[in-house]
Amino acid sequence: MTLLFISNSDDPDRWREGLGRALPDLEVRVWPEIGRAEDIRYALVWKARPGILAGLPNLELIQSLGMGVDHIFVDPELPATVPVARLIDQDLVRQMSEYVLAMALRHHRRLDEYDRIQQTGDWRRLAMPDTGATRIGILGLGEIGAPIARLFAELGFAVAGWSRTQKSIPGVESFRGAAGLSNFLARTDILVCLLPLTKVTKNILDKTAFARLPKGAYIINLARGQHVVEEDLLAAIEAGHLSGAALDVFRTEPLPKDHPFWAHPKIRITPHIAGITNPATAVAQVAENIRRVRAGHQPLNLVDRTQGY
Ligand code: NDP
Ligand code: OXD
Repeated sequence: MTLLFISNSDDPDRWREGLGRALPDLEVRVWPEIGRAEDIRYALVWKARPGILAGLPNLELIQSLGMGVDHIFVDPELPATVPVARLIDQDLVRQMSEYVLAMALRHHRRLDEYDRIQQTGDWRRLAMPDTGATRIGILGLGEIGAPIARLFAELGFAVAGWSRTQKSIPGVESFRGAAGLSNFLARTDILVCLLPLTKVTKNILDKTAFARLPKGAYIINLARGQHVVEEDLLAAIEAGHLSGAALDVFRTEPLPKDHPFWAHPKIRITPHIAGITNPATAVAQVAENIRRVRAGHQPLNLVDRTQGY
């Protein structure tokens, strides 16, 4: 029984060790050293080159190395009947929560402005923001978005979320579907994007969406770069309609050196580090999925191919 590990950004040795402890009879091969393609039953992947998976005739499981699966569905030759599973890892959820809280509170408590005031050596107080009157809006109330919405509600913010289906989360107003988006945006001061990237959500943050947000709204995107139409974001910030953005993900990664986001005073950039899969916490569920597939059962965290997430 052989697993093929395909990733340029995750450490194969840590996965090999962890999987070896959980499943001593599992052979782990690392792309591009695949050996006989017929041996491979499981693929553990992050951004595999399109067509690679189609060349594995006995594949029984495609397991994402991340919580997102858009990197799998971009493959036009993706084997049609092999189950695709994603990680749902509480350590990643915690990391994502820390990132959103850090970026949102930094903006809310005017810390960028205090950084600038410090340069002038002034002892000057800015008006204290009103937490209860600050409206946080979370696009996507899934495994990551829902707990973050709860955290903001506990801190006393006015919180709403937008999802495909109606939610009932204490302290969080639920908006749903295409019909609910416009009203959700209109009541949002700090917008956090935690949607999966699908055909429906691609380019969702465009000039129409930005225009619906109230003047001064702030954007935090840690989902995928393709959610945002980058020129529309720049234009909305330049026009003074949006107050700025914190971005962890970009249409092209690494962000090209000459990209205007780099030097923009109102845009804060991080290099896709909001959450990084930790093999120590994630290996158990990959091993469990292999056990399940071997026993003829469905893997955990199976992705719905029709929805794309
Ligand atoms: P989930 O699949 O658990 O949740 C997705 C949420 O988005 C759900 O609430 C879903 O609605 C909603 N949604 C999906 N499509 C639509 C739509 N068309 N209209 C309205 N709502 C929609 O995803 P996760 O929370 O696990 O992850 C979100 C994303 O975060 C990942 O896909 C990935 O891209 C990104 N990510 C980024 C990381 C980073 O380091 N920057 C790390 C980890 C993840 P419903 O509940 O009704 O189905
Ligand atoms: C993920 C990511 O999807 O790290 O897990 O982006």
